[in-house]
Amino acid sequence: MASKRGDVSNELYLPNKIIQENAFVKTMDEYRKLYKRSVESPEIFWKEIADEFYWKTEKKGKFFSYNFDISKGPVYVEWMKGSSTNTCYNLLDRNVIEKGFGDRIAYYWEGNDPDDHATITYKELLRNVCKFANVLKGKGVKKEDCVAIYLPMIMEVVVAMLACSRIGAIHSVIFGGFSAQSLAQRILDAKCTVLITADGVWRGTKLLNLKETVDEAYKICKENGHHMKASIVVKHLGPPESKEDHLKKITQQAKRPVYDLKTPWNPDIDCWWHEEMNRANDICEPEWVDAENPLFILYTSGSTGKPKGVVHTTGGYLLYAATTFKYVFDYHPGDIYFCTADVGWITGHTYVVYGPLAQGATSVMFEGLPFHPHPGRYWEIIDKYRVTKFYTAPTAVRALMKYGDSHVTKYDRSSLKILGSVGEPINPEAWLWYHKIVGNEQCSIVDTFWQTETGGHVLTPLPGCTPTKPGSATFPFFGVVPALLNDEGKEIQGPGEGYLVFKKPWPGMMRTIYKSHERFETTYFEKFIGYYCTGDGARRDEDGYYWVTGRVDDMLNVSGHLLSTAQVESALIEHKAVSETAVVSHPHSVKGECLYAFIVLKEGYQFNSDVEKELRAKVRSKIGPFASPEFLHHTSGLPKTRSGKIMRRILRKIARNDRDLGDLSTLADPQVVDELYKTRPKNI
Ligand code: 6R9
Repeated sequence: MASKRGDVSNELYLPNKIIQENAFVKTMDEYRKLYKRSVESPEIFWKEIADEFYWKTEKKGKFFSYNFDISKGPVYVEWMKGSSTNTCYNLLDRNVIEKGFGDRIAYYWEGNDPDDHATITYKELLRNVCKFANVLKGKGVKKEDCVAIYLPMIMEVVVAMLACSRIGAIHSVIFGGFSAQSLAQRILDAKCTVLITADGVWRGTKLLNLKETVDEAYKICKENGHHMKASIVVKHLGPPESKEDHLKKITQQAKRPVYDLKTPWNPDIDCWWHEEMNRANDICEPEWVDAENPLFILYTSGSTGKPKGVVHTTGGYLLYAATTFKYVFDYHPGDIYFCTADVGWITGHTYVVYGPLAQGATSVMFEGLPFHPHPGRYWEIIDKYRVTKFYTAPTAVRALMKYGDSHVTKYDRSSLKILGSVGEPINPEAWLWYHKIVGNEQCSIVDTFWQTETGGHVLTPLPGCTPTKPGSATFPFFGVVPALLNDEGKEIQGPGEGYLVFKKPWPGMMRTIYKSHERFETTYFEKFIGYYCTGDGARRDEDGYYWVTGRVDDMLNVSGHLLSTAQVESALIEHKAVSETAVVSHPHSVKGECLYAFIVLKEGYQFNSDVEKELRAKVRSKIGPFASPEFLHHTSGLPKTRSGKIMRRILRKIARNDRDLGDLSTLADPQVVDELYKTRPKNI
């Protein structure tokens, strides 16, 4: 394989020998063999994995069927239709009863406040889930009803999700930071009548009154003719009032200070979680459901502004979550796994809840923020629990880099073996810092590309065998067949850049958009007939490595050169003064489009004409003179979603001084937008 000297992003990083020796897949030959089998004989490959799980009834015959070609009829994907199982049973009962893992810790829970922590074992989790499943039944929830969950990162969120699965209900988790408007929009779309929330939560030093937001959302629902039947409220901020202190049982050692939060209360529909749990029976038979029954809906933003309710089903999602978790994090008993994602995001669903529990893993669940009470919090947690596998987002890596290495190196990270990245392309500079400073050059980095829609990793290295290149998500996971298409929809062979699509279904992919199958077909299957279209662009290099370059709408054509914004960003961020950057296109009368770059500097640096010159020179030397940004916009921050994604749609408008911003409900900090309009560069 080629390794060009001097070009950091094409250098190969071989897996650490110790990780390799113990890994499930130790060589690229083994990977290729398994991959070939998964693609050529998917029934055999996935049936073997299905056999590790419990099926109440198994239908003989067709293991999966699909149609990706919209011209031939409706698009559909089915795995093991006709067989029945229960996800919660497979995650809990199977581990407790069949495998004897009852006393194993399922989660170490670490609160926002470092003094607030707790543990829960598989047995305790099962008991709580059964009780809460009975609470839900008592509220009238039935199979296939959709239940809204609006909770922070506390163990009750896992209990609530699995209780839904136990009784065959569909959960819709809505990120705890979403506004009342966004919450209402999602409740209305799925017609949820029962919601689970908490009184409030601390995010760093900020107190969020969740119940107040819920009540505001209910008002909006009511105006739209929708009436809620019940809200079940976790008393998270103060200790439960009852003597039979249920919460304490599942949050042993929890030291939560009492806050005098005025929790608005409507006695007609509101009830306390702990009071309901105290009365609930702890026996609840699982509801056996078809493998193709929906397990959950998760909303993801759509280009039109209206969020899409992505639907995942029972059987295929279970297999895919379990298998990707096992191979990509090379999970072995004894590992302590820490994924920093919020459960309100797909990463939280697949890699905080479903994947780890399916493998009987022990995870750290973290309520707080990486900077609270100090910027070494993640590394402190890794040290405290002897974390072996860690999974976070590039935005966090870049933000933490800014504070300097000492916040990392003062903690012991010698337990770490695998460092994962997800959410956006990771620029080589951040990748290298993650590898060198956080991982002490001892860890495998897994840059995992996937989407809410894909259910689990689709392009990713395997930590024991894949030689990695900083910034590349490398190769497809088992069962996944990627292709790159040009504008005419023709497959590009060999090295090249184009639209990233998939040619075949894998078990964990989405099945539809909730109550909008047509939108599902037009969004993902209409642009290129016969393919699932990711909406991302990618490059395949001469060694066959995939480099996801960002959303296709982030591609731009400057004087006939096809460029990805990520490419330019990656050059800019190499400048020592830059902490974060985002590049968008701006219309140009001669070049068609030109580049407009937003620049956030590290603390202690000044933005001046020298820095401007150096930044342009960086891009010129890394990519070529044509890629040099026309405009450099210095700002103190970028508009981001609550899951940390830069909202490029907004940046494009700011670049054009267009004030019509559309839906801003997913924006984390609206103030940034005002600042950006005020600080536009003078030379436009
Ligand atoms: C899991 C998740 C999906 C979009 C996706 C792509 C970007 C995610 C990435 C990545 C490059 C990676 N993305 N992981 N881009 N490299 N490793 O993030 O789901 O919130 O639906 O976002 O995120 O643009 O299309 P979701």
